[in-house]
Amino acid sequence: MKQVRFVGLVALMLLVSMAMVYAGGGQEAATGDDYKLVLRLSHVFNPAEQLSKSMDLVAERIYERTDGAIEIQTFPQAQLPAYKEGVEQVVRGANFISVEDPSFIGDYVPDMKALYAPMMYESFDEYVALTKTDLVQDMIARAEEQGIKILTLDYIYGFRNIITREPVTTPQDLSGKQIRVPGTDLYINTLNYMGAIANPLPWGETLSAVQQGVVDGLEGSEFTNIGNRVYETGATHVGLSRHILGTCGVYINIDVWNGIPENYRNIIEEEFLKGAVEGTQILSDNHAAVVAELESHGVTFHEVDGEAFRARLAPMYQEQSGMTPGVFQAVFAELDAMRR
Ligand code: X3X
Repeated sequence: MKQVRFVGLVALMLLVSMAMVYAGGGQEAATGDDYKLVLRLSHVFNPAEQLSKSMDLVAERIYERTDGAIEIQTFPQAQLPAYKEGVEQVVRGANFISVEDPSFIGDYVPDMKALYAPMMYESFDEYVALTKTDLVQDMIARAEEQGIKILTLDYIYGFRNIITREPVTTPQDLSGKQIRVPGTDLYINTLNYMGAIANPLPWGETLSAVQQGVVDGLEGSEFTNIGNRVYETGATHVGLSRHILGTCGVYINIDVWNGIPENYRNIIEEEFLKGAVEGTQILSDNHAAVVAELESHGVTFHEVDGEAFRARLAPMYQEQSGMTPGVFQAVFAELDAMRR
């Protein structure tokens, strides 16, 4: 009888330990040498875009350097929850990495919208230098209080310009035109102030909306244009507004992050930072060639009346609800200091 009771106790203990190991949805093994974590990384970019390629390369390098302990599965083109919903997955504590622009973190740290405001940057380098300042590092710390670990903010996909069927060079040219934007207030307000009628759509619906005339155009970088063959929609005029610098951060839940052994955390952070530096350099090196390739597809580029657009955008630099008074002035002061 005792023998039966002992076997039953061992079986029960085995079941309990298995339940604990798989508490993370079957994606975590116990800590120690047999530690294994599967993270799903979601973004909206086309596999042909550099940001997509960078994510795949970083995931591969992390897998190799951790001997398979950290497996990051990448899902491009919003195959998994993306945009606001992707960040919500992070906040809810999923084994999930969201790669979105900082305006999507603005819901949790309103000051982040000041990082992504229109007509702020003259170069990629300025933005990257700004993310290293105490001002932005404090925003990053506040994101952690909201449950979001920001691994980096330094992924860049280019200055966003106006892409339309007809040339746009002034705010008047945008009057009455429906322009597709991503679905955050920051984009919507920016294009409305620039003179357009902002029409928020997920990227996956954008090209068909342009082709069918549901919208008159969109705004995006040359890398977005070439990576998605936007020019095939008939929107072959690019107004060089450079109104927003398209950047992305890499976000993971703070508790999921802290649950990863430190040696693996160091590798993950190193590789995402390295991937951002490499990816941005590739964009800088390739921009001229991408412009030439777009021109070979019939795209024409137009200088715009930057001052007229800048004047329209003045209300964008008023703190919105939840933002720290003076945060825009603090950002401008950092940028002015860089330009001296
Ligand atoms: O949140 C990341 C970006 O801001 C999304 O921008 P969107 O929706 O204009 O997509 C950019 C394209 O390059 C996607 O292929």
